Amino acid sequence: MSSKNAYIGLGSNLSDPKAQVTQALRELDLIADTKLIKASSLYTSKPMGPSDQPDYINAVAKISTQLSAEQLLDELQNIEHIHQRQRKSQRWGPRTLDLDIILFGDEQIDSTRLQIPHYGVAEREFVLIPLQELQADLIIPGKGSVTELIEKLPPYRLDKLNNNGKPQS
Ligand code: A4P
Ligand code: MG
Repeated sequence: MSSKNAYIGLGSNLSDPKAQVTQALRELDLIADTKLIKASSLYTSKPMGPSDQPDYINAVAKISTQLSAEQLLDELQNIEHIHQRQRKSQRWGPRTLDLDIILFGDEQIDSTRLQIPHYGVAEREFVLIPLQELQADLIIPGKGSVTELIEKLPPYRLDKLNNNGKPQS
């Protein structure tokens, strides 16, 4: 079976978000036929969407997997479930853990369950900045290079966490 590299966006703003994301990174490595290759730093970011919710912790992970994109989505939703993610009707509302497939090899997918590249990647600093940290010359199929997309962003509202878990200043 051939392996593909994929990039997974992680986000949390409830129930100790730093621990949720750190634990989820370990769980990615435990998915069958899947290995965690590299994780970005953790970042704090201001909420996109309703502002009356806590700040987020975000990160991006590079994995290698033999699964199909749909099988990988099943595994990610299983991990979200273990983290007691509750799906609420409010769009972009708070959550214990969100795992999004940002890129899956060079595949472009538009099915009922999956849009890859992830629909929001080009506008989200909390995805683009960690992606750039993992691979500076990355191209998002159909959207352009990560570097170009970052240049087009409005001023950032995110901070990299240092090893003490505090934003760097
Ligand atoms: N789906 C389609 N494409 C994908 C993909 N590439 N990866 C479908 C994962 N899932 C994908 O997802 C709804 C459906 O999207 C899934 O059933 C899957 O079939 P969900 O996780 O149930 O819902 P959601 O995450 O609440 O919706 P949405 O619109 O994906 O939310 P977002 O866009 O993920 O935004 N602010 C900051 N600072 N940081 C954040 O991480 N996150 C959100 C959530 C809001 N504000 C944020 C952050
Ligand atoms: Mg999601």
